[in-house]
Amino acid sequence: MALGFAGTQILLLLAILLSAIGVPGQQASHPKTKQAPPSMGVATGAAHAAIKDSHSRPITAGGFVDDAPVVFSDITKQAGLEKFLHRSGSPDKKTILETVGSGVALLDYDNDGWLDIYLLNGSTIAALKGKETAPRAMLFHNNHDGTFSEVTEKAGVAKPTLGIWCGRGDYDNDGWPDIYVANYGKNRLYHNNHDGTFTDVAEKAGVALGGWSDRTYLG
Ligand SMILES: [Ca+2]
Ligand SMILES: [Ca+2]
Repeated sequence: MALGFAGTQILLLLAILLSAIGVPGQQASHPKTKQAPPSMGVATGAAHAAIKDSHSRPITAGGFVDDAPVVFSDITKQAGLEKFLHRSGSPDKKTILETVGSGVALLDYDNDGWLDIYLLNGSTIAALKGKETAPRAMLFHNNHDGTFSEVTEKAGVAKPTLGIWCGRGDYDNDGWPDIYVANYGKNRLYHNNHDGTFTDVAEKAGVALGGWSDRTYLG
């Protein structure tokens, strides 16, 4: 088929247009380049060396806490609590009474906003038979500076017992926490006198019981 000059120009123009826009189905197939996901964090600089405590245990890693150990330090003596020695029978445990006890009550007995500590004690068979001095409970007043002072005698909460359990609560709803102690023997209900002292009112309240008590809840 013969084309005139005008027809040749039209074909040339079509060829140029097709080359410019490309022909469907003939585009080169290029694999898409895998792109990294957008970052969700903010770089804060190079990693930091782990910080270690006085025992060379790592506290931090890379500047952040990472599997750091939970470290407790024994500050019993520093806090003034070393006077209390818990007794629970003899080491060979010949009776079941020597395998139980005792308890602790955390209470703000003087309402100064700082928790104080009442530590119940067990006993020994010899003490129960009157052959040796019975271990006693102790009440420690919080000095607001990480230390405690023993106030057991002043507070009147040291009656000898074989303590099994103790609880704190305001049984008479006067705003001052009281202490109930479950014992092998008569129980104690220490009423808070609002002046740093307590009075055992278990007999009067009818909760002295006797025998073997367990699991006191006072709230
Ligand atoms: Ca207190
Ligand atoms: Ca009370």
